[in-house]
Amino acid sequence: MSFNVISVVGLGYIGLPTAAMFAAKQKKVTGVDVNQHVVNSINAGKINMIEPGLKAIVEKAIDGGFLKAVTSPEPADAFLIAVPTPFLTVKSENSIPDPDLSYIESAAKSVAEVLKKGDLVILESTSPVGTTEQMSVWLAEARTDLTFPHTDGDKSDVMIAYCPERVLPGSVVRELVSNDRIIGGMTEKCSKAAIELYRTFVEGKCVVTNARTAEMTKLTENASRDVSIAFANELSIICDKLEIDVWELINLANLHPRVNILQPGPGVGGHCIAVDPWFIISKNPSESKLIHTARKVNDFKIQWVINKIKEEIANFLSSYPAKTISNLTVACFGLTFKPNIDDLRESPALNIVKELSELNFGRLLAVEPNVDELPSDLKNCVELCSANEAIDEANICVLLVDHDEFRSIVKERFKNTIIIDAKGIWSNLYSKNN
Ligand code: SAJ
Repeated sequence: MSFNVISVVGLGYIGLPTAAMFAAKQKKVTGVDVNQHVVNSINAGKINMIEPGLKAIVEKAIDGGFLKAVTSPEPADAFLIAVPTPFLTVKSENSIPDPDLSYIESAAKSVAEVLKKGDLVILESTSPVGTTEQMSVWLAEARTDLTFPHTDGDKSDVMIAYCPERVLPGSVVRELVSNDRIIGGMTEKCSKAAIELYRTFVEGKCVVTNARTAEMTKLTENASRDVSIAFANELSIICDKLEIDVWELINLANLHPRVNILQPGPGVGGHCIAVDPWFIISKNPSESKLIHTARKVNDFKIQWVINKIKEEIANFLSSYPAKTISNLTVACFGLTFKPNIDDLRESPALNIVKELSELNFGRLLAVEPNVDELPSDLKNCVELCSANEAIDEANICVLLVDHDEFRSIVKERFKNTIIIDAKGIWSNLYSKNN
């Protein structure tokens, strides 16, 4: 088997770096994205995300003629599908969101048009158990002239595997190469082909299983992290009530050789950990009690932080009668879903700032060193400014994301300012009047 021409469908946070890695190994790579703007900017060597090392690799791949972006698939030897799998809007507050597989379905149908005998199709998108088999069915329905593994096993014309991405935003280039990969071929032959493909640039182990176990492995990894973070978030709420510094507590407990508690924060964001556990829960609602509770704890933490901020504001106003909401300046530090990235998707910090913007403060400032402009719905009510300006102007400073830039701010800068610190880097308590 040799894969000289590779097509990557979906040029987002996973697809683009993956396409670039194959191209860096001098494979001919066609990246496919339905968004013409994304396609144009990649072809111009530009990337629309902050990911260390990626820009240079993409530029080189485009200049060398190894990578090109297009809006619909062209024939290739291997196709990797890395499109989003969000969930469908919930009908009521207590209903469980179902996964939205429409992006995978339309990607599979577009790939089907150019498939030929001997091709390999890999699904990388995080997916509920059974999606890879479903994709095989969609491909077979579109191409009755070819055979597929769900009916013809190892004798099929087209090979299919599920190989989840597992890279950490902010470390994608490094982790794509060094992480171990789960290879969930629908048959043994499919797994062998997938290993050969990934060996182009993967230096980690390629561990073989079946497609369903590979799907569940990916969901398990993220659900496990969600449950661990929920434990830390629950502790932070308990400790606040007991007037115990939760960060000190966790540091102490983690000195035990078999305890490793994660860090509390303003909630869990991003497009993975806050989403993927629902793919387990929606298919197994009665059996997923712990996973479901963890999701609820982490979602509740956002509201808890908002309530805490409101409480501190009320306390501040009662101690300074000359002050009112309308002449109060509040500054929020961090908008992204986690530190040192520019990604605002499912960001707890962003949701908190949105809710605060409805309180009609005199001024609401936001400090976010990783974005150049605010989302459109915040532009009229929030001012983006530097950390120094925010500290000089604000009566109340709310730390929401522990960006490196914020860690270096010394506490002495906050003279007469209320600090509300949801990440424990400025103050040991959630709220402290310096
Ligand atoms: N968070 C905490 N406390 C912690 C760690 C994280 O509150 O101790 C919060 C972060 O601030 C953020 C959210 O959790 O809001 C998720 O951040 P993360 O760094 O845990 O994970 P992601 O979403 O950036 O990436 C995860 C990774 N999965 C695991 O670590 C199991 C990554 O390896 C996956 O590839 C990625 O999901 C994905 O694409 O599925």
